[in-house]
This record gives sequence, C-alpha cells and structure tokens, in this order.
Amino acid sequence: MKIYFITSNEGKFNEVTEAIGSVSGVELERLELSYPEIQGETLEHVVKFAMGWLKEHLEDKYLEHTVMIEDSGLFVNRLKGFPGIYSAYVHRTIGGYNAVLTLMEGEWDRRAHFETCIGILGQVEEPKLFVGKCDGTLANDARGTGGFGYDPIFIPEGEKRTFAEMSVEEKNKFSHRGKALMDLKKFLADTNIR
Ligand code: ITT
Repeated sequence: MKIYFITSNEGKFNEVTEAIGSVSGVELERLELSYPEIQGETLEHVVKFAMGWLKEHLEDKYLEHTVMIEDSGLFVNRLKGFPGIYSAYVHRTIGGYNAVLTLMEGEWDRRAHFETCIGILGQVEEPKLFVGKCDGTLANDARGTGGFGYDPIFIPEGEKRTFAEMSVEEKNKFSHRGKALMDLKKFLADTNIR
C-alpha cells in the first residue's frame, strides 16, 4: 500500500516514517503540495476542510492511493489554549517556543498538551480521522536539540526530559502523533486497501 503524506514539515515526516514506514506492505512517500488550512475552531475542522478540498483538487494519480495529512498544535492551559490552532502561525511569525516562554514567564501553572489530527483519504471508503493527545508541562528554559517546533520546551507527563531530548522512537512512545499513528496502524492492518 502506498501512502502519500502531504507535509511541509520534515520532523513530522521523520516521526511518521519511524512509526509506520516499517510496517510491512506500506510504502510512505512525502509530498510537498500546499492545501488550504482554514482558521477553524478545532484541528478536526481544519483537517476535514482540507480533505474535502484535496478530494476535489488533488490529481487522481495520488488519490488512487492513500493520501494523508496532519494538523497539530500546542495548547497551554494558562494561555487558555494558545497557541493551539495558531501554533504554526506563532512558530512562523513570532518565534515559536521563545514567544511561549516569554508569555509564560513567572507562571507557576505550566500545564500544556499537544494534540494532533491525522486525516486519510483516497483509497478509503470515507475520509477518516485519527486523533492523539499528550499531556505535559512546559520547561522553564528550552532544552535539547532533537525534534522540531515546540519540542525543546515540552515535557510529557511521567518524564523529566523534553521531547527535544528524546530520540524519534522515544518521542513516538509518548506523543500525540505516536498515539494517533498507533490507531492508524491498527486501521491499516484491518483494512484491505492496497
Ligand atoms: P504541515 O505542512 O504538515 O501543515 P506545519 O509545520 O505547518 O506542517 P501544522 O500546521 O500542524 O504543521 O502546525 C503545527 C505547529 O506546531 C508547527 O509550528 C509545528 O512545528 C508545531 N508542532 C506540531 N507538532 C509538533 C510536535 O510534535 N512537537 C513540536 N512542535 C510541533
């Protein structure tokens, strides 16, 4: 089965490759195409809208296979969920995790979580969503050189290290994306799409 993962984010692609790239019979390929990412209220809204658009606009040579997209974000309790669905925008415009650290200076409640929503379409009967969440806290300072995006400031529950201090494999064991990918893996194992 061939899966085209449309993403501009190399870090995401590496994590997905680690989790499902080695599943027998799955051939994963990255596509760098753009699609509309609306400013919806939830990640699910954003992904559903994008899948509708892709169904209409993507070339058949891709839709003849399985096509995958993913939207994710970091939600900080004390900031009422910000940057959340604006995580990519904050990362691009005001410096991502440094901006979050500045907003959180002196705050004792450092609870936060990551969420992800993966959508697949193409050779599935109906477009399908897989979601994942990872609770944790924000570090006081950035730590680690691995991962991407907000990883240097996020410590998952039950750990002392940030995601950026873990290998891709370790991060996948805890992470929002790793959890959603487990469900996707089960789905792929139970389906007869090729
Ligand atoms: P796409 O092309 O796949 O959309 P993107 O980087 O724009 O790639 P999103 O729209 O999902 O990704 O935006 C999510 C933002 O949150 C983005 O800035 C990411 O760097 C960051 N992010 C997402 N997942 C993350 C993770 O597991 N660890 C750290 N930061 C993450």
